Amino acid sequence: MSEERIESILVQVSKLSSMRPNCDVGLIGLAVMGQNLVLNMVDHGFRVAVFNRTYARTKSFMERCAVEPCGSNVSAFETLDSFIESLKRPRKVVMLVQAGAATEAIIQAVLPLLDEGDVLIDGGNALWSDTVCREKELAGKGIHFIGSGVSGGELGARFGPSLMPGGSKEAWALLEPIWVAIAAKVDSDTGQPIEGAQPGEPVTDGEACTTYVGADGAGHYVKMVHNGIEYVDMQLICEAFQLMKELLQMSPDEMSVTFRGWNEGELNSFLIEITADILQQRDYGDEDHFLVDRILDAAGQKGTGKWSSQSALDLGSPASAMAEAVFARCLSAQKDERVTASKLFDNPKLPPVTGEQKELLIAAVRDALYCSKICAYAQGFALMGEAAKEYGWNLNFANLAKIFRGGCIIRARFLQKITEAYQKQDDLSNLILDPYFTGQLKERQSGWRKVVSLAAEAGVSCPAFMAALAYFDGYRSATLPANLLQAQRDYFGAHTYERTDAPRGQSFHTDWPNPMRPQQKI
Ligand code: 2AM
Repeated sequence: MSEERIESILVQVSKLSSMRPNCDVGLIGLAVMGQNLVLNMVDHGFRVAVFNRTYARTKSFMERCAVEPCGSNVSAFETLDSFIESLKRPRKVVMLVQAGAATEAIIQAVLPLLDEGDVLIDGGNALWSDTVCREKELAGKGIHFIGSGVSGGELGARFGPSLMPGGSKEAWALLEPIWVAIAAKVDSDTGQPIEGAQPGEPVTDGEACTTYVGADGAGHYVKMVHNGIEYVDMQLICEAFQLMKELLQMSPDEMSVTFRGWNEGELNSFLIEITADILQQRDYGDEDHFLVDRILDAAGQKGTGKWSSQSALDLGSPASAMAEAVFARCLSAQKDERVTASKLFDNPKLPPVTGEQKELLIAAVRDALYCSKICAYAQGFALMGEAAKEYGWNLNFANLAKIFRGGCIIRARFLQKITEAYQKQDDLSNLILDPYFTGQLKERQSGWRKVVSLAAEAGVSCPAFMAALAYFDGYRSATLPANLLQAQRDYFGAHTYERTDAPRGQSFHTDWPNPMRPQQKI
């Protein structure tokens, strides 16, 4: 063979080898969450291909990669074809784009380029029922589809999120090494998050905050309920803040010290910690004022809290505190109307609180917060239980509580207690029935009741505290007035009723306008 010919073959081989797929995973969607997840994967030794609809964003990400350690393990592509071609088989493609139309557009564009056995992962906040449909449709084409909750915000995505994947077990086996590597890690005994030796250093030991959640839409469903719980957690903290402000006239930095103290105990959590930070923040350039006092009290809501509450209504699972948290945001958004109404009604006048009473009241607010939180989680986990029954998912609640212990927004010491409750009894029907939580509610309920009644007397709105207490009192009542309700329904609509002295399932009807007529057994 001539030297020229050999040279030409070598050039061809080198071209071919440079085209050989060498990326472990691909990611589409380079907004902040996507960028951070890529860098997290790279930190853990994966070679990542990236693609974004608008190439300018890809280019600016590559500039960021140039200054990040391991950034050279990222390969950027301008076309979807070359991006897909760069992936080792079976290909794993993670999408981090907006839920809805954007996700659908990407799926339709990627689908013709994938081969049987490849895995497409939706890491956005898709509506779980869309995920169920997509998983079914793609499975029919031989493509694995995983809907995975990704929680923890931007920092979580960068240094360790909580990941809630749902889909086929076969697909999970392919994704698991990546998801386990990049997830947040917690100490397996204490449940406390493990930080890197240096800020941002990848953590490799400890228990990963990810687990196979269940089939098709189970991962996105659990992420949705996680967000619903997050709504209540935040609202409860806001109500504690409002009560301390209105009833005790506490300043933001005094409250910051109080929250910081609570963070040392059973209420220890990411949300309490950031609340303490927020409350001590002065307005930039105006050190005499707190920033929180200058933030408009009108909140938005993006969908997952609403979806959780809708699902609770669909399944007949009383997640009342969650729904109140969503409504509280809606009411806050009606700022102008509230201002108008505030001029029509005076606040009830209460006698001023003495120094000794103040300490007791702060402790009562803490107890109200803890008891309400127990009820909110009881409602959230019961909702997931109903969904599991209805949609045929085999959810493991101890494992779910475990993966909420680190990485995500609701991470809290409290989740270790929930983990232990479900480890002791995996078919526990309600957290309130677990001996630890029963004990806590018994011990703290008087403070909770005092706070709720004082709020009612003083006219301070605290819907989630009140909804949680109403739920607790309803749940622990052997008798409720639904006997009268059933009679009313039977009176005007012949809906029938069951009797306390007859076997369950037997129906009776009374001809109410003619009470002398015997009741009929239906
Ligand atoms: P962009 O940079 O081209 O806007 C979050 O908004 C991410 O979703 C971004 O990476 C954004 O890409 C992407 N995105 C939004 N709508 C999209 C669509 N219809 N198709 C593809 N990507 C989309």
